[in-house]
Amino acid sequence: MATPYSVLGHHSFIGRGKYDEMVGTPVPPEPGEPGVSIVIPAWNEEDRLARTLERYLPALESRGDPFEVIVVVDGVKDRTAEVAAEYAARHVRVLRFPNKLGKGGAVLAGIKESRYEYVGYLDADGPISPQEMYGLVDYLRDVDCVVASRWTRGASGVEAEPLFNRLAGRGWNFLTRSLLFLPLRDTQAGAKFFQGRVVRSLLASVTLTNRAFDVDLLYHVRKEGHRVREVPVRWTHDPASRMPVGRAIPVMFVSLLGVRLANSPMGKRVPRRLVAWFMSEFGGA
Ligand SMILES: Nc1nc2c(ncn2[C@@H]2O[C@H](COP(=O)(O)OP(=O)(O)O)[C@@H](O)[C@H]2O)c(=O)[nH]1
Ligand SMILES: [Mg+2]
Repeated sequence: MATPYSVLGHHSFIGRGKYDEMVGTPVPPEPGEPGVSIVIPAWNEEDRLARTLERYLPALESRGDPFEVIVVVDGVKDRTAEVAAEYAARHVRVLRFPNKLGKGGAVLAGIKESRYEYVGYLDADGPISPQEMYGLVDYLRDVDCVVASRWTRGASGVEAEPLFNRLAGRGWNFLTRSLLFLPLRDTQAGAKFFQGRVVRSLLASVTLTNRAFDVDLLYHVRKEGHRVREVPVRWTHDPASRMPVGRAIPVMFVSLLGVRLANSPMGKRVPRRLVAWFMSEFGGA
């Protein structure tokens, strides 16, 4: 069996997982201090991560606002953690988990450790520029959650996504709208920013840990009445993407049904162990 995975549980794996914070990483700031925490989930990213840090760090440093980059590495197979730790003197913290957490699990673990007023997550291939990122962060003066969108008017793509991905993405969007009533055009772009206190307060409600976790998180952001803003971005699709879109479809679908069920009145009546079993069999990380 893969990661402990309980879709109906009020506790997720968060807080249970053990990790080491790599030696030499900077002292974390005080909770709520003005600044930005950027969480990067990184699974076998020894090549792409260094490129992204090289591009982002100079931009973050020259902006002059306080920041921390939290790289969350799990199921270690390569040198991702060591690569990230080379940047420890430049406000990069590295959390390394021995077990596989899934993208969502890694992001949630990073958010839990984040300290600054604003917190977000970003894919390791750095699909938007640092300037675009600060463009998103600036919206946090008015709202609680900012969602990067490849499908909102004004968005553009540097490298077009394959047609199949785009079709699957539209199908997914239809389902997130009709099952979870999320009024968003793009829930899956790997760049989102939040008021730190808001997102940290929602961590315990989010139970999905795979690549569909975004909808679980966004569902709770909306359910608690927080303000969400979708913002078009200039997005670079990495042709080397390892997201197996076709193979992921059943898993994503099961995950979405899991979120729907967990948050419906019926969810209380279905034996939790049954759903937990179902998700671990069919909803893998
Ligand atoms: N820590 C961690 N990160 C993951 C996992 N799965 C995906 N990611 C990260 O999530 C981001 C998006 O990855 P993904 O959509 O799978 O593939 P991509 O299109 O190749 O970037 C990248 O930063 C990945 O490294 C995981 O199980 N653990
Ligand atoms: Mg990607």
